[in-house]
Amino acid sequence: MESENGVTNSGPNGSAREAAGEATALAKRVLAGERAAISQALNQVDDNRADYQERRFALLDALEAAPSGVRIGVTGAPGAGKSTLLDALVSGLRARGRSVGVLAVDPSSQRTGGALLGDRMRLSSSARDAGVFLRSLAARDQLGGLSEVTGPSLDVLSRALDFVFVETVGVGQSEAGVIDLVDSLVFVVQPAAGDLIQFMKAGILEWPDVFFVNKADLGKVATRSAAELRAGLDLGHRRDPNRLPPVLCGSARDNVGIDELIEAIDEHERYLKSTGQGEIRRDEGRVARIEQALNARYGHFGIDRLGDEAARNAAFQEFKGVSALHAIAELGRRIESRLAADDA
Ligand SMILES: Nc1nc2c(ncn2[C@@H]2O[C@H](COP(=O)(O)OP(=O)(O)OP(=O)(O)O)[C@@H](O)[C@H]2O)c(=O)[nH]1
Ligand SMILES: [Mg+2]
Repeated sequence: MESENGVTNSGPNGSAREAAGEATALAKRVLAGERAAISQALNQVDDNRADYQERRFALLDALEAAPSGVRIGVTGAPGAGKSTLLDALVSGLRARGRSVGVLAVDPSSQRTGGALLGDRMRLSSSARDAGVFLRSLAARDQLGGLSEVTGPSLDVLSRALDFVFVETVGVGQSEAGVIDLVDSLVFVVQPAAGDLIQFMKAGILEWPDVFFVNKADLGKVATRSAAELRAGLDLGHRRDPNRLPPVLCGSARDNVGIDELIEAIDEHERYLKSTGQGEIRRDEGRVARIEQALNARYGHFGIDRLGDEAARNAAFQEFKGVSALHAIAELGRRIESRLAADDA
């Protein structure tokens, strides 16, 4: 089958071998950072039709072993300044010669066929830069929950670019989904009095690796929020009990504190590498992604068909080297056949 841009696509009846060949070729172009290839790959991983699953898995599997850029979640309350901050971060990273991808998860946008391009993100100067790739995804729900395609989209973008950001509205529980997908989490704080208690209630303090109190141009309220936050952080309530996250203060609008933020992100990346935490996080995140997807589809009852905890972990390890999405499909088939056997 020939598409309009002259690229052959294995159609609904394309063989697995054909799919693998095309996937390898496309993956190579993605790894080279070719824009058209990145777009095509993002479309393919977002293609849910049953007939195209082989193609989707083959592509993600081909990318799985390739080195990945840094993945960063940017979360914070609505209006905290996440998009404005990303705009500034992208400019700052481009000035340092790094390529950047941004995935914006927008709870308010309805899916209209193709992806909506960075609607509320300004990124005006960056949008036409070849070293910047933007994509926005509709959220799964009004609360900004991540849709199933967020993980695979990040898997593609992080193989093509040095840095990939995912912007999500975060008000506590929604951090949980993004945490499994990224290396570092940046929390953008809207300065206001008494925020700390809100954060503690929402369980936000344990996740972020870097806090950025935004809108420092508003004056004292920002510096006070930062001080309050610093005082409230303690190692006892942290995902990583060995490291207190820095609390930075700046203004995304006025481009203040952006260099410091980039340095803090780099510093955390170095920390993850030197301690081996980065690899542990990626492995844990991958297992959590697989478990969560299987749980959503088959429930605890279904997952139990994979055996006890040790057996389940062994099953997840079996598919190491295969993309998470593919592993989910394979394990799903195993669960279904065991459920069917139970019924018989
Ligand atoms: N004063 C001031 N305003 C800012 C700053 N950064 C962002 N804003 C303003 O805050 C408002 C929200 O900014 P966005 O960047 O859209 O915030 P967001 O967190 O992406 O918002 P959602 O995506 O809707 O959750 C806009 O009016 C920005 O101009 C800042 O550093 N100082
Ligand atoms: Mg935004």
